[in-house]
Amino acid sequence: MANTSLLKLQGSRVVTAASERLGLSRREFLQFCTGMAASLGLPQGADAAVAEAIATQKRPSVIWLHFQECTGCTESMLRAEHPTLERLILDVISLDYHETLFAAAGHQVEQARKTAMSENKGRYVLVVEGAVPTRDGGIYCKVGGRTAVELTRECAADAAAVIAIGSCASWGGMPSADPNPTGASGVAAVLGKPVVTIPGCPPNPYNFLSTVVHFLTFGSLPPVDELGRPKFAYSRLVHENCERRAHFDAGRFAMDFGDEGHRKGYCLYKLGCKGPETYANCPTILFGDAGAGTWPVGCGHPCIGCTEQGIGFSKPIHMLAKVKNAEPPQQYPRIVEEKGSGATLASAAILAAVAGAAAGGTAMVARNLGLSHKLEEAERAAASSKTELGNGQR
Ligand code: FSX
Ligand code: SF4
Ligand code: F3S
Repeated sequence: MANTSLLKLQGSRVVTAASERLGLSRREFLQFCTGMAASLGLPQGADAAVAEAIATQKRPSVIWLHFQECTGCTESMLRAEHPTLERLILDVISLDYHETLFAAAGHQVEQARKTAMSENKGRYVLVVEGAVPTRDGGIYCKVGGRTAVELTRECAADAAAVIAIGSCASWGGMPSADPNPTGASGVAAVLGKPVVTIPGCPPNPYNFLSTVVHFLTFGSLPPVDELGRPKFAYSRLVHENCERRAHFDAGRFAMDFGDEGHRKGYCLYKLGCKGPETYANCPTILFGDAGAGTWPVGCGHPCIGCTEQGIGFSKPIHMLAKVKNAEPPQQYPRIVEEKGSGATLASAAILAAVAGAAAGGTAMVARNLGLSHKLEEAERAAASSKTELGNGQR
């Protein structure tokens, strides 16, 4: 169905300029905006607002702090092998301070932070990556002689919005695992007030990008749940959209890594998969651009519940998950016993594809931009050189 609001923007000069800036065709740019609006759960017509905001708004200044973590959050946001996503993120924000990406060091970089904060007082976005150690006066993590606690409070004071990225900054994550010797805590606990959290170890870059696009479009962060997680990304259990779900329902489980059930792609519940008690959109938006199956369960590893406090890094990997919204059968058949003959591996894949299209397909638009861009370029090159179509491109 045609979207009239977006259609009005088709010939707009600002859209052409934004597309060129991002290295996308206009169609790809508008497709991206539609996908963003839909994955954020915005009403019809909001895609035009998203497009206009990206095309015309001043990029918000971002101060990005690093504390106790592995830098995996930054890695997953700006991974170098995919210029489209990196370009999109760096285009919608003005990254004015980032401790690990800045070429400058020492006093120079501290000055950059202070300048960005004073010039954008009340308007900048503070992103915190990593847990904040609170024990013994916070001495276990210092930057420029200041503790992480001090820096978090100082930078949050004049921020328009605070985003805790990754599980470490959201609730302590891996550094807070028992016995948590440094008192590693989440940003909200340190500030004593709620912040938007994007948990995951690492978090999914599309969830961060969508959150920032919402801020850019409406001047506010998206609606969140009681843990500060954007509802558009964390309102469904991993288990609800998992491509192995048909096997769970039919009682077909891998019992050991590498056994027959594991090789056949059966459900990983009996290997300790925490998908039934973990809220995240991993199965619908996936990670990276390597194709289908690029998420933990898709690669054959149980979900460890990395987004959930009290599960990731605290509940043993082999321990069975508490199934939150559907109980498994009381008696599990052995893997050699086929049960529920209607649900073959192929039908499970089809069901997962349908679920993916309904629940997360829109977010996939952004994910696939790089591929579609390459394809279009190849098509254009083929057309202009009058060579035959379909000469081996994917
Ligand atoms: Fe690492 Fe980030 Fe995990 Fe933590 O992601 S991927 S340890 S959530 O803070 O760098
Ligand atoms: Fe998928 Fe894990 Fe649920 Fe099995 S238990 S269907 S592998 S999320
Ligand atoms: Fe984490 Fe589970 Fe997703 S381990 S990345 S929440 S599938």
